[in-house]
Amino acid sequence: MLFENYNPMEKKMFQIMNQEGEIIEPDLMPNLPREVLIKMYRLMVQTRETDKKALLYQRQGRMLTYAPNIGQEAAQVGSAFVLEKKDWMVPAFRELGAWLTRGADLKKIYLYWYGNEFGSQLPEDIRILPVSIPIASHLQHAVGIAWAAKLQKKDEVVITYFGDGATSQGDFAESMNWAGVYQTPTIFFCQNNQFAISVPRASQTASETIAQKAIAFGMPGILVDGNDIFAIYVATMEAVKRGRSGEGPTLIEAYTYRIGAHTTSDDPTRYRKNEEVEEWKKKDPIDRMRKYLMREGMLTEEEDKTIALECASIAEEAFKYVEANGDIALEDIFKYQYKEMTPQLKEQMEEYQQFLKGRGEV
Ligand SMILES: Cc1ncc(C[n+]2csc(CCOP(=O)(O)OP(=O)(O)O)c2C)c(N)n1
Repeated sequence: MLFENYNPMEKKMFQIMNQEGEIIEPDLMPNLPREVLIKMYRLMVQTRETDKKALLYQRQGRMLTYAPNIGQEAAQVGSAFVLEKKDWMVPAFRELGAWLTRGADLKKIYLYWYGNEFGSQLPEDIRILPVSIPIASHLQHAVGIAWAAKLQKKDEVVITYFGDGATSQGDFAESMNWAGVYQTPTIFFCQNNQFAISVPRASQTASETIAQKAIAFGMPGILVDGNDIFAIYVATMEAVKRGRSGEGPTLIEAYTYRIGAHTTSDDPTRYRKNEEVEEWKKKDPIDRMRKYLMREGMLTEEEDKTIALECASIAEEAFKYVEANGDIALEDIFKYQYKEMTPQLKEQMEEYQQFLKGRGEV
């Protein structure tokens, strides 16, 4: 019913909670007990605090390039929260909240951004694929896994995360097409954060919404307020139900905003106005849920402060561990590209060793 009521061609956005944290669609509000709501809230705060620390560490030269998540916490936590342990998550690279929600170890996540590939190696029972940097390429993996699950009659669904920019890639069209034809249990979760690096969404596609792209591939698409954790939760739940009951794939467009830079190597002031960022800050997904919880008497100022402090200290501890244990031998980059090193790689490694000698590091 939800997907029929929110036809993407009408550009109507699905929302349950407004900017003030008020419930505007009480009939659609999920019936979740306080402890579950607090768990969701805590995951969003953990994402925010982890992100803040990562930016700080990167600026101090202690972490490599980092892709911030600020502003996208509700989209990530609300969607990943719906999945069960047996389901799969196929991420791009800006899904910290979803990672944490699915139980990935924060130490591993920091390790990855620290430049250590072992950060990608999660325990077998945490069904998350590694970070995928080549835009949209992972959508094919998501469809493949979902198709395999369908053929093997396993009750598993696959959620894949990507940005608005990814929908301009051929891989997006191919994956959506395959999923539509074979009715795979795939949830295509687009975080429309309005930018692909410096390219605004409007220059990226002539399609008025991302959600409407679903129509061409024969699946429902829905435009959801990405900063409203309840709307995200409900839309994803409906998509998961469709997947589990053999009704096939769904496209969700989570309409949100990338408050931070694309990565720590980017300067967004060169391509967007500060006023726009300030407007979006007023729609902050964490503030919105906090207002709701406080109004409902489920969270006090004191408890809120404690949560933030606890989350910040968890992030700090995880990073301390990574700094103490996460260093790799840079030579490994040359040594393990192929089974045997090629002459070119040998030459490059020698040059690198000379460079280290020059700096007095060997
Ligand atoms: C195939 C490919 N082309 C270009 C790039 C360089 N690149 C890295 S991130 C990015 C923008 C991605 O935008 P979007 O899909 O909207 O995701 P967001 O970064 O906003 O989360 C680009 C073009 C890449 N990683 N892969």
